[in-house]
Amino acid sequence: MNESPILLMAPLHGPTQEKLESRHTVHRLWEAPDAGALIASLADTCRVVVTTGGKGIDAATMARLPKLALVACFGVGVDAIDLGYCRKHGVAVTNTPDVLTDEVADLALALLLATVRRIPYGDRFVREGRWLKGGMPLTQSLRGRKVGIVGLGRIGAAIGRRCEPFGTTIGWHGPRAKPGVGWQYFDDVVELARWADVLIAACPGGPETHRLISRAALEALGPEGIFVNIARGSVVDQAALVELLGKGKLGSAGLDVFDDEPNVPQALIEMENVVLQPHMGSATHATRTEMGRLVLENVAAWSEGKPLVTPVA
Ligand code: 8YV
Repeated sequence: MNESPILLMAPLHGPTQEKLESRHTVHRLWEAPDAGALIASLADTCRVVVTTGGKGIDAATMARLPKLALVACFGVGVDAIDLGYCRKHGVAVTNTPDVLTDEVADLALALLLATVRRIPYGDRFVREGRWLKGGMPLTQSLRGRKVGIVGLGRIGAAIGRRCEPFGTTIGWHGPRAKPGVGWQYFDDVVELARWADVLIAACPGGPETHRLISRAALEALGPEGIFVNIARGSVVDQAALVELLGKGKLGSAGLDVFDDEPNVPQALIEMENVVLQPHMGSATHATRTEMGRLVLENVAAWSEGKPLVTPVA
């Protein structure tokens, strides 16, 4: 049996954190008066760190925990973890795939429909009494549109399946074509954006996708174009996004993720053609419970010397 105090990098889903703390000695980094001193105090004993999709662990911090053996991420995106350090130093990494795929894809479609049909605007239109003075302007439609998906992993593919029943045509971009995928592949994200009416970011975060959706891609999407991001803020040029939306060179956007969460540019907050969500993709009771189950099972498997449940390749 492997015993280890656990360094928790950020608050987890409540019930998951309660279970973790009932089974292990857990140190909450964000509550430490001196984070550096806490990490130094764990140097000889801490072999397990728990992270979230948004709060990972960098190489410098892991280097201060030389006994580290496992980083268990509460989330599917591991871009906030220095995987190169983990590979080099034999630190195992686990995440929480599959259990959140449908939830995140559902939110992507909800965000797309809310953006295309201007649902938050309509809600305000009624609440502010504007309907008493006349009807709301007509909106665009999702029906029959061309939807470009950037990143056809589990979540991207689930989004595509959700969009097809709306009579849409699906195209996609990724590092390489995939056999057996019936949707049109574009090896250039700008060309996909030029083709598409809607562009949905569903790719992982990290160096390979940093600003993948560039100013050029957003300009190619065009003044009627709709951009949806349920991936990471880092995958899009956020400054260009704000500028093009503000100048009417991009039609509208539905955003669940941002560069510097929870800080959102005031310009986006003030825009009527933007729908904003506070990184809610997987944030339901049911899905966060399942994510927590995987974290607890991975930590237990490590403690018992058994194979990890969801290791990151
Ligand atoms: C959560 C996520 O943000 O799975 C991910 O990568 O971004 C989300 O599920 C996060 O990990 C939980 O705080």
